[in-house]
Amino acid sequence: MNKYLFLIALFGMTYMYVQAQTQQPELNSVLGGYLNVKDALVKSDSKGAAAASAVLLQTITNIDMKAIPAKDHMEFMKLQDKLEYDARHISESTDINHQREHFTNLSANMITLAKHARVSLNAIYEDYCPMKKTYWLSGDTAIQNPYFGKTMPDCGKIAGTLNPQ
Ligand SMILES: [Cu+2]
Repeated sequence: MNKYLFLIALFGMTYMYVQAQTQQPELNSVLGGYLNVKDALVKSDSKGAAAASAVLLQTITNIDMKAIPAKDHMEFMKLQDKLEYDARHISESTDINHQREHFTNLSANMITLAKHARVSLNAIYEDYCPMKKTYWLSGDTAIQNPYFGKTMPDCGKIAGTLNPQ
């Protein structure tokens, strides 16, 4: 191979590699949608949670399956119906207690997804609520409890850090 062609090919491959390492995975949109629902529940904003969950439902339904790597594809397929179920219920309700019940399930399935598939380039945190004995995901280390919201915003602790695989 001509020396220059070789260098161009090498440059191209390096570029593609760097891009793959710096672009959020397709499933990051699902995580982002989930975190918006979480943030609304932290504020005890039931209308906001319903609206954010409607967006999450659309995101899950319309995700580009071809853009998800094969291994992650399988994990997502296993959870897709369950994620849609809870997202739909949260979106169709403005009863914050009912929304939080579904958010428990939604979080459990999101945590399973985050443990088995690449959902972010960044570390995400699995937080635990000892009052409710249940978990949620957060994009940062600050504890903001979505199950009690304004009543006990900082109740809970970080139970684990999920690093991107
Ligand atoms: Cu329901």
